[in-house]
Amino acid sequence: MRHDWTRAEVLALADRPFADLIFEAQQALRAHHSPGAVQKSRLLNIKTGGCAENCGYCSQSAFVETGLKASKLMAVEDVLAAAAQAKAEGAERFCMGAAWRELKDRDLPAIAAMTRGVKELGLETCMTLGMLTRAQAGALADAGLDYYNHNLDTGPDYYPTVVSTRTYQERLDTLGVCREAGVKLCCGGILGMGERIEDRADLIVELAKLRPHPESVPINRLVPIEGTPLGDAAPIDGLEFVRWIAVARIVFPRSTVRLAAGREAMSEELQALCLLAGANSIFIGERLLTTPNPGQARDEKLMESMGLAS
Ligand code: SAM
Ligand code: DTB
Ligand code: SF4
Repeated sequence: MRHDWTRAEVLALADRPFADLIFEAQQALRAHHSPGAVQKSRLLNIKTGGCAENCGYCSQSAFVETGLKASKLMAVEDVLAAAAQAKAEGAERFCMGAAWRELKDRDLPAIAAMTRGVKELGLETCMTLGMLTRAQAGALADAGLDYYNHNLDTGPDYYPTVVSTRTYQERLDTLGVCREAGVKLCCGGILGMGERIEDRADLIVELAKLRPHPESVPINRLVPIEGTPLGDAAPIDGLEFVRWIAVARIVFPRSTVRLAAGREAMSEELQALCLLAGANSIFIGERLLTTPNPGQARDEKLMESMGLAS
């Protein structure tokens, strides 16, 4: 496992002839994972909208009007009912997201109860709640939290263009307290936000510096949301996106690389290429947090066409 990738090395990798890149990514996948298995996670937005951060891609920021109705934190029993349903539909991990800048201690008992309850259902648990203190990360670990999702999103140079209410270092600090508490990391980024290829390479370099590498690396293709600063961003070219999935697979050979947001706008063929390029996880279900996702029938067809276990 390498932690010292340079921008130039990552750019050279991304620029290799397409077939060479995919071949190397397949080798990395097959060296560490079963090539016929796709890990399935299910998302639930447990607290919608009104977020104090200004992430330029997000429908849930209080800085923008996107027509989304804000709501309070869901009741524990409702979250557990959704988790049970997700399990029945084949989810292995249940990921709960809250539109918060940071977790408040007053919400910790409910969050801990959700974590414990989901774990008792026999699912892996994941939370994404914004920034955490060391003590909060410890409390979540005690409740049985397996993963914390906290993305670096892009390279450090482009980051302040996308969000100005927090710094890259604050993101790294939360990742650090999660690691110290023994919670595994789900950490990746978004492509198609108007970033340069150098910024994509820098994201990979920063993720690779984490020791060990994040256990899960979600690669999101921007879902443009009307009313947000990035609502009109030009979509990233499909094959260019596939290249970056392959780069993530090669740089993070042991990690689960998730083809995360953006599948709804992709053809079945483009999704198949992403899986060929080494992605070995998806979000299942008809919704991500606030936007649509392909859902069971389309995913079963895709898995069947590819001869993957579903
Ligand atoms: N508030 C928490 C945070 O920002 O860490 C958790 C929720 S936040 C919505 C989780 C991640 O979803 C973001 O870091 C971003 O990578 C991804 N995301 C949000 N909106 C997106 C969009 N429109 N398209 C693609 N990915 C998006
Ligand atoms: C991640 O990297 N992608 C997920 C999850 N982590 C929390 C979120 C995708 C959100 C897509 C836009 C939406 O549905 O609001
Ligand atoms: Fe808030 Fe997370 Fe959306 Fe940023 S991405 S505005 S932190 S919910």
